[in-house]
Amino acid sequence: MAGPAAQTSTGTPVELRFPKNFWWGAATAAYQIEGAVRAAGRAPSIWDTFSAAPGRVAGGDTGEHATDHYHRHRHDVDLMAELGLTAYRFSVAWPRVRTGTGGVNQAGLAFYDRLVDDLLAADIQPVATLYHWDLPQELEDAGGWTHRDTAARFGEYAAVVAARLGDRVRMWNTLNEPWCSAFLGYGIGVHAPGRRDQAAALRAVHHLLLAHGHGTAALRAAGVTGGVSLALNGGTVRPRRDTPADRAAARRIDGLLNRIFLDPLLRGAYPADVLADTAALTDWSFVRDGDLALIAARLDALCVNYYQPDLVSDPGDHHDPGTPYPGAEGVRFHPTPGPVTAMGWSIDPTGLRDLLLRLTRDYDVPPLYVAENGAAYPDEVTPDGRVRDVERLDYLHRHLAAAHDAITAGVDLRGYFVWSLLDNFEWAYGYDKRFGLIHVDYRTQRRTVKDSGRWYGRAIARGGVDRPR
Ligand code: IFM
Repeated sequence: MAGPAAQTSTGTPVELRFPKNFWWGAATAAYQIEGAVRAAGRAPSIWDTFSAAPGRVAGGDTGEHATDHYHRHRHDVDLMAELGLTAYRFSVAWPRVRTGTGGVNQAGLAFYDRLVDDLLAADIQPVATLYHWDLPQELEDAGGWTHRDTAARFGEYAAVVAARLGDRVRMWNTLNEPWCSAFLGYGIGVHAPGRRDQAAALRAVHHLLLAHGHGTAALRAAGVTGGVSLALNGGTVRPRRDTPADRAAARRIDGLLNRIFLDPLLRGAYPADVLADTAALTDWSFVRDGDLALIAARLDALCVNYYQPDLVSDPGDHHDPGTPYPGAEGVRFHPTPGPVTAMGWSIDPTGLRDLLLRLTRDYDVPPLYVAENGAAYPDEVTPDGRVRDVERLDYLHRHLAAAHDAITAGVDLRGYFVWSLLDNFEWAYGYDKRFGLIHVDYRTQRRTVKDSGRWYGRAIARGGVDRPR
């Protein structure tokens, strides 16, 4: 890292310069952008089923058409190149690869083959996530993530994708945010498959981690050239007041958000306090001999997705039966002071810096990547064809500066991916929430690079950003 006002390749001085070879990326996920849900033999996923059910997704929206990326991916790669991205994180849709009867659909895989080749031709590193929430419906019908066999099926799927793309994908994420899959999907049912059973959510946690273990083994057995990782929701959990009750609330939420995944992955054991906190729901007897050794296989990198910190208290008189954190019904969540995004999420870049520092301090971590960071705002294209998304630009600027602070403090951060490349299907919120660097008119599928996208492109060209004022 150079000091203040280092000279960039473009000749403009930059105050906060990122390391050479830093990955400047953007991220997406299959169901959120691809559309074409019946193309080339794609089988139904739990999100097709969930979004088709009345009342599950705002506005009755579904991913049926989404941003039609499946048909427009060449144009989208051109836009990535125009921004100057050096890496792109996408997900492979398991239901495009697995036929509804358990076979392999080579025609579905061919789409990702073309995408990866197009990315490489544009000098953009392909980063592939194998599971970003679109479980084949047929596997959910057999028990989904509460069923141990699903983890083994995931390992087989990873082997199939690795055989086809393993020579060209530069980094693999087995899973994206297993916290959401387990707790939102099986615990409180606001995500597919819409089950409401906290004990089932804890089984799902373990089977998702087991899937990561099988997937990692399969990728390595296939000799993939890219590193193996997974992307976790990265949370910085803070007590609202410095009292024993609030500190206990923060410990409990940190356990169920972070350590329930980090400890088995990086230390080979579930945390004792999490097992105790959830003892009324499960005895964890679904954890079998050998599982934790598989789960704790060496990672080449760790990816974290960060949006906002959690500020928690335990007021003693609170009971939230709808909390996604099993056994933490007494904990109350508070916004941090200041503005929020269109999701109602607090804006606090120090949470990102502290997360990266904490991971580095508390665990023997491999190189880190911020695999998602971004903000939703109600953007509009003005008559002159621009999207003046100053709030998103400011959000990204401040979070990049916080990431730089972490690097300066010794964190081995190798890349940063904006969520998201394109406006897209924001799960239970439908198309209402726009996160993209590129605006999508869902009626015409016209793409418009937002001001934040142009700013990000300049940051990439400069290799850094100035200190936000
Ligand atoms: O859109 C999601 C993404 O799929 C996973 N991480 C959070 C994003 C914003 O909610």
